[in-house]
Amino acid sequence: MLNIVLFGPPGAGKGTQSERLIEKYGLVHLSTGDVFRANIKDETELGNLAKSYMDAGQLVPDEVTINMLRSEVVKHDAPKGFIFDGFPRTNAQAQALDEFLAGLQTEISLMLALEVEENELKTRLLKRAEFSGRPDDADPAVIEKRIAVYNNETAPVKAFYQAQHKFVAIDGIGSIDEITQRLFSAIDTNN
Ligand code: B4P
Repeated sequence: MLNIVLFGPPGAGKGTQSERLIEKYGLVHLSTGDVFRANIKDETELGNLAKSYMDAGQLVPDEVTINMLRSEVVKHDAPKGFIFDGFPRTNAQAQALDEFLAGLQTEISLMLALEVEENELKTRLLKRAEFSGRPDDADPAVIEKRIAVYNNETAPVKAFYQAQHKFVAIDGIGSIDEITQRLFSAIDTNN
């Protein structure tokens, strides 16, 4: 199986690029942000819980997120692989993912980390706010919070995969097509 962690700060292009990767490699796309947003829309118990954290730019608690991710993975019968988009976001999530995948006789193949500087992230998110309807994109203070949470809690996850020699940094500045080509070549050379 080809299991990719697509990593990066908020607004780095994870969701955008995931669509290109699933098409080329026939992978299942699992975005924890998308699953939370679908639950918020359907007003489920999980959605109501997640909303308070997401609207404030904070992470949803690990236990809730890990359980949700596991239940999403097992919905798929004999997949070619997964793109984990927005997961793991903490070392505890990364550890739990490794253990869970080991139980399924598979593992993470590669972490691809999109690198984009802070001002560009803010510009992209505020632009997306014009049409996304996402409360977490519309407020500059929430965007600041999301970036701070990324720097403090999520960026350390890179070291987790570096230690396993699975980490590849990708320049996330440029056109969407250029970045897609960088991701394709990283996958094709490292897999
Ligand atoms: P996510 O849904 O993962 O949202 P995100 O970080 O903003 O990334 P997204 O994939 O949507 O944006 P993209 O970079 O593609 O998370 C939202 C919230 O959910 C989190 O804050 C947290 O509360 C919660 N959550 C999710 N996962 C969690 C977890 N594992 N643990 C705990 N909590 C969790 O795109 C951004 C914009 O940039 C788009 O408008 C796009 O068009 C544009 N763009 C993309 N590429 C571009 C390029 N090359 N040039 C110019 N613009 C570009």
